[in-house]
Amino acid sequence: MARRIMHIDLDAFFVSVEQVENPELKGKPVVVGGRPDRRGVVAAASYEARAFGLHAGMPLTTAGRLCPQAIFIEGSFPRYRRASQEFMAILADFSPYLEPMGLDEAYLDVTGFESIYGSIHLMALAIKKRVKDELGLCASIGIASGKIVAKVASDLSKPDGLIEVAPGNERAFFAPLPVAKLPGIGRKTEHVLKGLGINTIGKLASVPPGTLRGYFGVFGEVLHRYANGVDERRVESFPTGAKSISRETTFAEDTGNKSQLKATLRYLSERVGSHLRRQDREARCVTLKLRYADFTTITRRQTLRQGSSTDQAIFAAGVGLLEKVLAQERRPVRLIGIGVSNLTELGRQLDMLDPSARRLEQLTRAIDHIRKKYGFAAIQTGRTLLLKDIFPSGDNGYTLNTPSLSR
Ligand code: TTP
Ligand code: MG
Repeated sequence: MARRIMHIDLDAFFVSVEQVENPELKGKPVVVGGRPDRRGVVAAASYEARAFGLHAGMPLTTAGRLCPQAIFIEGSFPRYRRASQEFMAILADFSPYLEPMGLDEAYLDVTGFESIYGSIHLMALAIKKRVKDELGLCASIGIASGKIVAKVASDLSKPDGLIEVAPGNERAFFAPLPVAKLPGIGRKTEHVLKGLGINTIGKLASVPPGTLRGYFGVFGEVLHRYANGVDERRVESFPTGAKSISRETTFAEDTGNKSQLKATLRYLSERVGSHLRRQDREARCVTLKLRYADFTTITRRQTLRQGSSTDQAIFAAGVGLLEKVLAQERRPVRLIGIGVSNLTELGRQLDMLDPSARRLEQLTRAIDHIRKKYGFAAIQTGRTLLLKDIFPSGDNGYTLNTPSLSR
């Protein structure tokens, strides 16, 4: 039986929340992100503002120039987080197979649910109605046999839309669309494809996978499957995620060498960060653990000013704690570890409001992507290179002395 996957995404999310709070803003060009004379970018633009060419990521100064009559709002993240939680709670009422993708979007596996609602189409209408009635927000929904087609369908249906792609029609639905509509195709890939005369997803679907592999490596094969509407990825729900994530290792020989301690800490931070991001979560608390030769163990903890999932933020907190300990005590260390706790599911998009944090996030994602394809060792940060001489290295990263930690 073909799966039925829904992709649900709220329209102009941050702006719409502001409009619920202040109905005078309805029907007007509204921008959330800050004043137009400030550094920074548009986080969200109302559809009225988009008519003037405004869009997320555009510098606020440009937005102010293109649409001086727009209403510029700073925004309030706690409100968006609350709205997001209420939105996800509504979705969870409809199916337990819920995978939140960010604050305002989620996948829902609704295979077999037609018997309850009459049809999947009626089920989608019921979801839209509840979101509208209870939150005052518009949800656009795409329905298909897999995630990729469902996502493009919801995107295409906006605003206040609903598109259902019947099983077997995925290819035909994709065929006329420009390649840039396919998630995963950024500006560079689009440029290469255009150079090859491939402008539509339909054209892309007809290129032999071997040819795409030649141009894009492993990603080429993914492109081929996606362009053909084939996407087997499951809807992954994490109802009972762990409360903390940590990695630690024991040195073959006790060490007081600061560079070695920091390099190991950096590596462990990357492993923790990568695990955290796989779960689409972020952490508010970082803990450093040290064990000395005589087995006395200490832990030091720091709360982050803002939740984060980047290796840099985890390492920065960990190394700060390490420096403090080392300033007081220089005993040889037997074991070092780092952990994160106080985990939350959502909120990553908060960082998007700050361009430098967003760039870091994008870089981290790119590194995760490459490591997923080519192994953890495919990319090494400057600091961990030092570990080459200490730990044996494999495709999947350094082999630490505690086997279960080398995952
Ligand atoms: P999106 O769903 O990408 O955008 P949107 O909801 O504003 O508009 P639509 O879905 O109708 O196209 O992102 C959801 C929220 O995430 C958005 O309202 C604000 C925030 N966000 C940022 O802060 N920075 C960004 O660059 C993007 C794309 C979104
Ligand atoms: Mg949205």
